Amino acid sequence: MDAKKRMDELVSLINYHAKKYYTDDAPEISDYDYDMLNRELVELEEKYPEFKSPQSPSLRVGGAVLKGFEEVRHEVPLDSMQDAFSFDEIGDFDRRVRQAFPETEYVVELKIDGLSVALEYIDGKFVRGATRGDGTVGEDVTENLKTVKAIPLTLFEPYPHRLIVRGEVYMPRSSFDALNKEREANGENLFANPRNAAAGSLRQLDSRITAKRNLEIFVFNLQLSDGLIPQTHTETLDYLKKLGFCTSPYYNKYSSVDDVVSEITRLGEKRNDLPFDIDGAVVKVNSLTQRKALGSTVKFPRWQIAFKYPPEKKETLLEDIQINVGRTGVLTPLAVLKPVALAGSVVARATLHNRDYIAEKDIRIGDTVIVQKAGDIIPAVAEVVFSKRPENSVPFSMPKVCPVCGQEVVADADSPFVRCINVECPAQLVRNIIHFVSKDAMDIEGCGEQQVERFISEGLISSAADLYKLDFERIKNMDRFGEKSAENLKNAIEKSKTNNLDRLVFALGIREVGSKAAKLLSERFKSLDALISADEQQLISIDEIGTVTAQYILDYFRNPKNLDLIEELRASGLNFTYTSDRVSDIFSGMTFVLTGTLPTYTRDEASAIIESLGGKTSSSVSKKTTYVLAGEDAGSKLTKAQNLGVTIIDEAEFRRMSGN
Ligand code: 0OX
Repeated sequence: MDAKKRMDELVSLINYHAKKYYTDDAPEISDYDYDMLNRELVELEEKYPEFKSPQSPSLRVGGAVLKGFEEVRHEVPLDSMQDAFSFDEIGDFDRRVRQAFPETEYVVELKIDGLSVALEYIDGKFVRGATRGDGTVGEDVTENLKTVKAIPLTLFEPYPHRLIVRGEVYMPRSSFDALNKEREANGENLFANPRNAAAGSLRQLDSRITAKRNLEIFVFNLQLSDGLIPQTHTETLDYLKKLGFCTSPYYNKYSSVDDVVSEITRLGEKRNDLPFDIDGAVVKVNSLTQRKALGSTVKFPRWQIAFKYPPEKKETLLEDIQINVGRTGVLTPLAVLKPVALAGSVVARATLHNRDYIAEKDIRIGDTVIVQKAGDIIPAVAEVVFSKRPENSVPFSMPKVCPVCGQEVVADADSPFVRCINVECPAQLVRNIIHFVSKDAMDIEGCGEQQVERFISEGLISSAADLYKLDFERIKNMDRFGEKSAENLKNAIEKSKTNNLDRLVFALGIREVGSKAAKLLSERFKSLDALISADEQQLISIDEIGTVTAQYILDYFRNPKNLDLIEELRASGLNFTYTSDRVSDIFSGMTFVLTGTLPTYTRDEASAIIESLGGKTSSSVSKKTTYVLAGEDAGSKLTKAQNLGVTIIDEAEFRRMSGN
């Protein structure tokens, strides 16, 4: 292929995967493969500068700033790192450093696969935290970072007047596994890897969600300090520890490049035993004076380099392609493999993404394939070993009918997915009922995945409405059930009948209607009957409901099967009306931003009062903000409010206004 054509192709591939990674938090290829695409592009651009596009992704380093958070300009930029994919490149790096400093010493540490943040402290108090963004401008995620328990809110003495440190926020593998399990049970999209889960959690506009996500941090750099300045990186890490930060658990000093390489190899072998993901090892010059003298190129500091470990790959046989049907009816192909040991676990299943992926790679049953687990992604079939393809193999095509219910499937117009739209399909039924009873929906305690599957397989239920007609005499006598648990379940089901309408609307499992949308719809329409008869205009008049969601809602209530279900629920006596927790409307149309620590109210308490009086809360100050409710140690939001001329109130004033 000619260079220009390949370069254009690389640009669009990189842009596509960058969006999947940074914006959608749903990567389709491993970080390693992504790096390889970038590297290939950079090499071609160096060779053929005349073909370099002014919009080339190589001109941009890092993630984009999303809407919804305030921008933060980093006082000291958060540098990016030079990558090495071979030990030869580590050797080249060492030679360059030794030209200036023949006697240099290196520190080798883990490269944690999370996202970099800057944390700012004034007089020992945490005042602001921001994501790296593009290294110069990031997002203000202070409120979310405050929920990360490993981030000290106050430092240990003696601390400088002003301090900015840099660290990596990450999600331990165990928390990631638990989170995805919970998301699967709720029928929500799964995070592809801990890094994306951490990024998704830190970008929540509601910090209460972040707080539930179990994020951790390792701090590894002093960005700015007007106090003590250590002489070396290891002294910096010791100093950071004394101030109260968690620092990287493995780091050592080495004076020869051979020892550096052995340490990188050793860490690579440890990789699967660590409780968190790493995507490499970082080699840093230890002396800060030498670092300063070495300086930076236009792209990155000359004193450090990151060695990226290649993903582990293994050859195995693709025995079958199984089709799973999700709650939304999407058919997903799954590779059934001859089990192989890979990256610390035995892999017998791997994702095949969708029909386009299979077609592009021409993956066929009976092929010998390369499976890859980058440590950062769910195992995937990376490629086919064509030389080992059996003669009689045939291209794979997605089934025309749902493998579970046999009804014809339909292809999505705007995505490479095929969907079963039969509402009575048993595959969707199990997941729909699990969703119906889940905590944020009808919250029926004692009725989880296991119970739902059992009730269905034993013929006790065939819809969510059947839960309200359960034969408890039979349940009492079922294996692993007893009088007590049957009684508890009966009470929990009874209690769920009185749930507020928003829970029921969410429980119905309408596509794109999460609990927040369910609440807005319930608040607006007040009864399920009014919602059922709402037209598109009425639906999209709600700020957060767009035309796509509105269409899903209309489709849902147009389906006679869904209307039958609703009638059955009505007959069982479920509550179909919305009772507002609103006490009055005195804050109606007002938006409050909370900042700092209030003398008596917690943030949650103040927000609840605002909402109960018809107001809204937001995490960022803008011209639309009505009041900034400021407490002690209010940070940048206060300054912004002053600059924009937004009225600032304290708790006493807030109490007067709210009548508390
Ligand atoms: C990590 C990590 C990231 C400091 C200046 C340039 C690179 N992900 O674990 N970054 C750095 O260092 C920065 N060190 C690390 N260990």
